Amino acid sequence: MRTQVGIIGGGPSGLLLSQLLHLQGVSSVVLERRSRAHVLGRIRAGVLEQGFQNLMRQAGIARRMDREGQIHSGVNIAFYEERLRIDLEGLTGGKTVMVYGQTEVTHDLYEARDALDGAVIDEAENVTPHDLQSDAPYLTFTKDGAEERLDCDFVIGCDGFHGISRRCVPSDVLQTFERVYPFGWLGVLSETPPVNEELIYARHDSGFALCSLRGPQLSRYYVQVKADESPDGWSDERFWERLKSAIPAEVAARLVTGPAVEKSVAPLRSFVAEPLRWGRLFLAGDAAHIVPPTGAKGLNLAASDIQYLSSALIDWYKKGEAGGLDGYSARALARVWKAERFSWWMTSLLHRFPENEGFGDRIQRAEFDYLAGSKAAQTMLAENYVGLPY
Ligand code: RFL
Ligand code: PHB
Repeated sequence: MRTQVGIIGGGPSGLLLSQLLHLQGVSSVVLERRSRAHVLGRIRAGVLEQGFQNLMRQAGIARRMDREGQIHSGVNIAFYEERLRIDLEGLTGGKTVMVYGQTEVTHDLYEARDALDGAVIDEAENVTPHDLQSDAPYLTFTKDGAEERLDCDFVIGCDGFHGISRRCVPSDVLQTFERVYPFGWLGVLSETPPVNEELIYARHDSGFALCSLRGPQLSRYYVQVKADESPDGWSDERFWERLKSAIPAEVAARLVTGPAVEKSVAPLRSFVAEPLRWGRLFLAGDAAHIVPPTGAKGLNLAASDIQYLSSALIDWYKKGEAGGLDGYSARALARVWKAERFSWWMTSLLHRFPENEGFGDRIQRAEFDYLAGSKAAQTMLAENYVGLPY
């Protein structure tokens, strides 16, 4: 088999890249380790920046997103019993975010790839890149028990944090920067009306909580738990009690509870790998960097990587220009680090840090009071939350 661009990973990064390349006449094949049902069953992000939305429109996949996505012009921070609304639209000169689940984004991407006969090979096992430092790299993999080979010009690692592509870069080339937080998020999806029409990020005695949503009858809630905690120890009753203790009493009083239709724990981590290119291998999305979900930046960062990389590949194929590819790593990392900073800051403001009570709690209180009283601080939050420019 031969294609121009071999893409490892059929999450949002890989699918979006293959769609954008296809529309410009560049061929690609996506190799995904899991089944399609598994990929479509994952519940993750919910908040899309305008840059992400525009990329979906550019890729011709925005019809359902524009119909069903909800525009949010503000976001709320609750600190114990106090509540602060950040006027995203007013503070950023008209910018907003959209609430539309990653599950729906992935569904729309698969549908678009299918409609154009896009090559997405699922359940591709043992994907292994070869000759990445040559002009003729290739990938080997196993499909239905048979050994396959895919020859290509470039290999793009879109295979998430646990993928193999980043591990192909020699350790004397790749530098990694990491912070693992001493807690995770327990997320619950419930078929109940959301407690609030806008998101509420909350800090209370029991730690962090987030009230988010997917639709008028579908809510998404998170509470802070220990990093290694199993969701099995959390009955629905225990979850709702914890959530109520982590949000202001007036919000808890109108919370509608119900059975959880999904429950999972995600660890929190900040991670960046540098550089994002090694020979003919390029890294994008979670394969290259992880942010804690507090700033809603992970999927949105994947989109800016893909925007830079798709235009660089198109320039290479259409105009024979290598500048975009040569500059990709530095360009993408400049935006990545700003999102890392913001996500770390939101995480630090809103979680209970068990090892840092006392001084740390007072600093969080001071940070919240400063935010509540300073338009400059609120503008900082707003312009990062809606997304820094590409
Ligand atoms: P993905 O989605 O992890 O997809 C990678 C794909 O690669 C496959 N794969 C392999 N395929 C072939 N061979 C291998 N060896 C492979 N190894 C792995 C995997 O099966 C998978 O299909 O990475 P991608 O495409 O870069 O997308 C990144 C986003 O998924 C991620 O950043 C976001 O979900 C993060 N995130 C959020 N981002 C936001 O922008 N806004 C949010 O509100 C937000 N909330 C969240 C989040 C992530 C969460 N979790 C569970 C980590 C909330 C949560 C709880
Ligand atoms: C979500 O709705 O799943 C969500 C929203 C905002 C975040 C993280 C997750 O910061």
